[in-house]
Amino acid sequence: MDFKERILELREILNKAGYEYYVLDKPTISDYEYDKYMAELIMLEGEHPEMQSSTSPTNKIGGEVLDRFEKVTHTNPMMSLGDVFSLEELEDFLNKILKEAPQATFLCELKIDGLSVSLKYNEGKLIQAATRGNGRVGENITHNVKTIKSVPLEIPYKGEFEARGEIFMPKKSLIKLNEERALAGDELFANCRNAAAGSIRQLDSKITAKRNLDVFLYYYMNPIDTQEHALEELKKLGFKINPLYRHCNNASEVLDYVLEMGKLRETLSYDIDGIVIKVNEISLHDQIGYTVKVPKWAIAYKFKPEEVETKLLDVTFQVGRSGVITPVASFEPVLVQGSVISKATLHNEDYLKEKDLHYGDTVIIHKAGDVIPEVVRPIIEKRVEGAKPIMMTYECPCCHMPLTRLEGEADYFCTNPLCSDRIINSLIHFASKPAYNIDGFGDKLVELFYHEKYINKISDIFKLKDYRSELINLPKLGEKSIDKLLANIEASKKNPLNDLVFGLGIPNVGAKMAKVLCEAYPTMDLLKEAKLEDLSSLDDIGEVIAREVVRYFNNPDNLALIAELKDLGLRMDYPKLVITESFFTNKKVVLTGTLNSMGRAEAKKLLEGLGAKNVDSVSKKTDIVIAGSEAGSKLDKARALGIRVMSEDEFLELIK
Ligand code: 0OW
Repeated sequence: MDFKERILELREILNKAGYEYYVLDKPTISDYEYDKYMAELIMLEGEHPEMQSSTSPTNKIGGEVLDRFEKVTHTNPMMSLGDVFSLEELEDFLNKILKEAPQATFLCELKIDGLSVSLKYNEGKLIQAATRGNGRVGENITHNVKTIKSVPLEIPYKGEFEARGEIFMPKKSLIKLNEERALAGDELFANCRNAAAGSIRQLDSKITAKRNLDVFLYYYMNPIDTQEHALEELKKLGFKINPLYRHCNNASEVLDYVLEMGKLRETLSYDIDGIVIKVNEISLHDQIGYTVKVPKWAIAYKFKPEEVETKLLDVTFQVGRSGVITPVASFEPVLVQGSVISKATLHNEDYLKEKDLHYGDTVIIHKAGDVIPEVVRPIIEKRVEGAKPIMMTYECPCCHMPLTRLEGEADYFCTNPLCSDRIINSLIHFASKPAYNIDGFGDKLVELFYHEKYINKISDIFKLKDYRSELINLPKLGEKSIDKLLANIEASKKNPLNDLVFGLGIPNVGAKMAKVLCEAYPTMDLLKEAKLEDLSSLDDIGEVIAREVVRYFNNPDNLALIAELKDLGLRMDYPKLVITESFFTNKKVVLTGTLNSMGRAEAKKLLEGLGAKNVDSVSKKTDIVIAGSEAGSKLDKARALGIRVMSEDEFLELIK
């Protein structure tokens, strides 16, 4: 057999094996054989580049690296879905449909918690894959989608064809990925959806290829009579469809399905966040119609966050940099909606009392809003005899001084300025990325230098260079890492005043407020003399923050610290923005979605320089919404309020 025949034969074997393994989940050859054939094909194709083909299974290993994502405009908009959160609302939806179209029946599908994708084929070959984007314009992710094992690179369909579905990351793949990222010190993905989105938006498809993404198709874009037949046709064409769909003839069958799937949810190997109910008869879709952004013939019934049982191990009390004491529950690690969690905040004494936790309890955990770990409640029936209730502490767990609770406030505070947890956390905050951003000066190193008595207050950080000869002898450090840290500390002195103000940790003054203060008082000398009434009259700065600022600068220790920092050469001014008169001057602008040409922070800075007022949320007062790709609810709201929406290209045109 010549190499041409062998290449074609191997492609045949591997495409078939891939389909059986990844689409039907019924492998007919072993992984070992699959890998052997793949290796042979890669070698043969490497030797005969003229045999390259976009439908060869060797595309699955990735390799294409883009420098940016190309935009694609969808032939038909990729719509979103309306949501309901209770069975009553769902019943209302169904009854409304049946009132309008009594002959309607329903097709129910699991709502896969991933990201939408459109797959376009021509003459049977995959020619384009795109994200939903803002519904009209998405991103070309063909190079990455080709690496998804269950996506057929070739289908038995002549002419043009489009299918749509949901790309997702299986739960097990998320756990494995987060373990790898934890080892590498990278930030973890909060859930399967974020992990899938982060993995598909890679410019280097080799990275995507390693992320074990998968896909379920649910939308057959070519003419067809029912959604049920659409799924069957997709399956016949070789697409992976979710088998747990069901044709329901009336509302009560739909409700039965919803309840049944709710029970199945945590046993599934992928995350679902609800059920999608569609009118099965496609001919009724136009009759029932659409709103601006969603079809009226479909709805998403959203599940409550998945609840999981686990063993409560302990409740510890953390001391924040402001001295606030936070009870934190730790429990045996559990997998909840795709991520492993082992801790949850218990906020304050009232919350702790209300939960009525006892040592040794079995507790129910969920992720509030699908993201924030929360202890729902203890399971009283499983409480051990004589278990002791978990009470709030009234002395600081660190320095054991009695705690203070302000009248009518929920929080307890350690007010001891010498409390080492408070000092450590305030130093960690100062050096942290959002504040003074001293690269490489993380929590562990701050704690080490504190316990070794090299730093006790912020100004000591800038004197560390005087102890270089000792620091390089500390365990696990050394000349290279210490010199790099000292250089980063020196370099940080050029940071603008707002980073310093936020780093100082003035109560209630966050990064945003620090900037507002510095815009009004662009030097430290001006800021520390600011009067209460002037501060309170600033936009966004209320009475509370104004008081905290005045109180901070009335404290002689703080003034001494600032004087010391000034002598140490830290920058004490804020670069006054030169406002260029422009189309944006005095306009309230909201940025939403992802810009291709620059980051969000850069765009905000640029708009500020053009006299715009950057605002975070869309309201009637908003003048312009600049919508990048994947713009979500803010764009929808802008449209609903009739606010001017600007694309990235229009924005770039105007600022030229
Ligand atoms: N996530 C899903 C899913 C589904 C919608 C699409 C437009 C009209 C009906 O599993 N099984 N079926 C649909 O049908 N949509 C789904 O997800 C949507 C897509 C966009 C927002 C939701 O994620």
